[in-house]
Amino acid sequence: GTGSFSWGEHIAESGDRPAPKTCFRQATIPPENEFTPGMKLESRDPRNSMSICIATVIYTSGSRLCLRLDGSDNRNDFWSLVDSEDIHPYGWCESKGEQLQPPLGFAKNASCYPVFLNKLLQESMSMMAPKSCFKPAPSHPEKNKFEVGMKLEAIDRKNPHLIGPATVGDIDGDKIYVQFDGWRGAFDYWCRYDSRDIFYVGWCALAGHPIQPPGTKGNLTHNKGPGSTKSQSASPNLAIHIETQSPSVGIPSPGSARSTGSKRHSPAVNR
Ligand code: MLY
Repeated sequence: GTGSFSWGEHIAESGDRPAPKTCFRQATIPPENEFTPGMKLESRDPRNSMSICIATVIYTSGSRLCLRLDGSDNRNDFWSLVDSEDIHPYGWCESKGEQLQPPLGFAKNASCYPVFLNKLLQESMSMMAPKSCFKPAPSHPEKNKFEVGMKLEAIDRKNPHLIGPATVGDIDGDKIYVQFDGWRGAFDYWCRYDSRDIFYVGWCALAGHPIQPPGTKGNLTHNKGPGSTKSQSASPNLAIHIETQSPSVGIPSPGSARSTGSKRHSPAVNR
């Protein structure tokens, strides 16, 4: 989207209030992103969480990184925060007495991996991201403090390069139901209250990450529960104004040629 999106107006219109920062497992100030494309690191394989693999930074946006596991193709790129517990500087795996693993979908036979890894390491020591790029992970809130009707910013899991405005639609123990505003349920999901995929209102603006405007389908908010009556609505002077940004930091817009290969990056892009 290229329009401008103002959280202030959006919240005043819907009568909901932003979830307090203390609800989230996110740093109060988004961590600085000191990675640059081409840098390499160790990452957990999101499709095979027991494995730590070598990964390359493909894009950076705000406090986020788009990563590709070395030896894998461009169809399984994934996003991480610079303060994620799933990424580490080169050498971490060995320091834990573990071995680097081939990514799920390693292009060649697994028996080729030791040779592949040796060559990779010989060629790319100068590309290893310095330790200082990796930021300490934020602490967990002690419990689920979300309430139905609270506003947040959430990663669209079907289009994980996108973050959009959303509302807590339901609560179930340690889980919250994330409902994207204006999309009639097409992108909604359950997640734990301490998921790294959800952010406080204003996070994108602080982090320098684009935020999508709400969809235009149906009501901007839906499933208004008991915790979201007009009487507790946010102040209309809420001083947050967010311009949706153009993809200036190498983040592709939906539909742009984000992979040069023949297959699309994401198997299920929902339009
Ligand atoms: N391809 C989709 C992307 C929609 C994204 C919605 N998210 C942010 C909830 C479209 O433009 O229709």
